[in-house]
Amino acid sequence: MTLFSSVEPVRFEGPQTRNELAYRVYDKDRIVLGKRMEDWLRFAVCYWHSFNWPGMDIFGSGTLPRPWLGIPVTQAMAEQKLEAAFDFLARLGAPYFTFHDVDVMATATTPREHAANLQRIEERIAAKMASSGVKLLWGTANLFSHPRYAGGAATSPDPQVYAWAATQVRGCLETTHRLGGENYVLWGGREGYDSLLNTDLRRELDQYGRFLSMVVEHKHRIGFKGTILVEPKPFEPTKHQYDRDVAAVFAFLQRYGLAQEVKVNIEVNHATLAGLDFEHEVAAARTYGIFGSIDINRGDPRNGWDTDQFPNNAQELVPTLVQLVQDGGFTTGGFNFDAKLRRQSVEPADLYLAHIGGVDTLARALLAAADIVTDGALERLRAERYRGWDSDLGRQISAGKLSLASLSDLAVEKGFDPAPRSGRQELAESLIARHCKY
Ligand code: XLS
Ligand code: NI
Ligand code: NI
Repeated sequence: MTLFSSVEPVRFEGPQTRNELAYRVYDKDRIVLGKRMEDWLRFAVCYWHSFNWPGMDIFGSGTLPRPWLGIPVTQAMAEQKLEAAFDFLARLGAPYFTFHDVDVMATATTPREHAANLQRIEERIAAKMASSGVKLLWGTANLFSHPRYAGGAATSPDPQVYAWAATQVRGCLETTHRLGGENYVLWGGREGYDSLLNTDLRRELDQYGRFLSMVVEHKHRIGFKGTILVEPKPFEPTKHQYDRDVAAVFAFLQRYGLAQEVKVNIEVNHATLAGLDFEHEVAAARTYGIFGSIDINRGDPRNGWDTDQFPNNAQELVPTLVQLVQDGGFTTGGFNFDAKLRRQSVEPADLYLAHIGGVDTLARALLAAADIVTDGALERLRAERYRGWDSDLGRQISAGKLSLASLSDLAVEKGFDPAPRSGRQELAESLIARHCKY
């Protein structure tokens, strides 16, 4: 018996059910365009918000019953948490989970103790994974909560802090590898600055570049076959984060020769905070060849911070799901619910309701996206818009056969007078809306 045992295993019961603790749309074995729903979504429950966050905010302390939390966390508490977490994962029917090193282990004060405590809980996690069949989408090291990281981890002005970060990442990467993790994530919450006045930007970027290179070197050394992912975010907690968005991460990866080795984990709310559309970030990553995985939470349109809310608007997600369906789905990535409950959601059932709502939202968006791709009208509209590039002129320009001078000579000679054409944006938007019927 754990905190989460009061809820029966969550099943698909269809849209008509009166049972709130059931899936209405997510039917894991339903085949959508040749692939099981579960394999399209590859959803994960995150350890930190779900089991490790007591519901505190900057104005108040924890509200949620999480009896295994305390300072310090002992091995017994870590094990009690693990028990509850895997009980929840199994009852929800989650195929994956994600974690930070410090979410799962007993508190450690020295690098040696850190390695030992992580190792100790790793064995327990491995046993739980084996008996439940739940898999690891990704692991990550928390390089932002401890006071030592106040000035950054890989971008710290102190090389001993940098070495501590190396200890944590090495340990967590190796644990992730042994647990069969499919990706390893680095979110640089403190890799940035609060003021440029005390910051050597070039030095910090070089430190960070070297750090990421070491991670990649180690990945190959130990034979980890998963994907290394960087998670962009523009700010919070730091005023400026170096990995501010997909474009900034790509420039960074190119500068340090890592663009073939590292991809991105895109979080919906981080895109919003960067002033970008979520679907833009996904499109940019696909264009640069660095799309990896997704943290599927949302922000609040009136709040300028990372509110980490569960998704509940399928239509908003459809433009992204269309891209995913066009690609045939994730490779090693998945949808990680990096989302947390509200402080008043104190009942164990609330955590189920939050995830069920989120999973059904994704399933709705997936079904709509599959219909849109099958229907083909959106793709035709887009192709039609670029039709001119199939002409002789378009082909010659694309093939690099014309110079600026010869092209301008041609325009003058032929007297080009292109007529304005509709971009059909309203039609495209209606197409999305009309397919959202699940
Ligand atoms: C914080 C990030 C964090 C990462 C994992 O905003 O989203 O939760 O996903 O370190
Ligand atoms: Ni995240
Ligand atoms: Ni976030």
